[in-house]
Amino acid sequence: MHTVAVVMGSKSDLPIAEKAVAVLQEYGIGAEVRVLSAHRCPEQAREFAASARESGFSVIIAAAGMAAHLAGAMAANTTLPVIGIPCRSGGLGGMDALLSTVMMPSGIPVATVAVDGAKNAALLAVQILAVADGELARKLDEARRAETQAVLETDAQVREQFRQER
Ligand code: RP5
Repeated sequence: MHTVAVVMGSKSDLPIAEKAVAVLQEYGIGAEVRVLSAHRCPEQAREFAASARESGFSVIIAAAGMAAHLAGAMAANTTLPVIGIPCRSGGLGGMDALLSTVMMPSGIPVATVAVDGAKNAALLAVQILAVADGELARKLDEARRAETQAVLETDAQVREQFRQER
């Protein structure tokens, strides 16, 4: 059983973090959900990241807004893959969090998704786990096929709606 850690900088980030947890659940992946601020409880955040591998986590997803240092703080203290979700918060529409999350110094990577990109964060975690899990890979393939089918059906409807006699 895989377990992903989903950490957030504040309870304000919960609506985003919850979306990641829901996608993980769709794939049968357990999540431990924590509020651990890089600024307000830096020691606890550091300890969590430093012990994450021995705690049995495979991937850490970190969601934070504003000066979003949580994903970077996680990555600084573990070699598990860390996926950062920059959250829209405050007056800059998430650009602050995006840059704070993505602009990591060389050697300490954070795989950063779009602002509020919880679904892709979770899917990226599933894809990492699927490298060594054929059943997960099969589920991912199935989801991609369903997505393709949905777009093709929408395309057919739109073409029908705007069909003109030539
Ligand atoms: C960040 O500041 C959090 O990740 C959150 O997105 C934002 C606002 O936090 P609160 O002041 O609402 O706790 O640290």
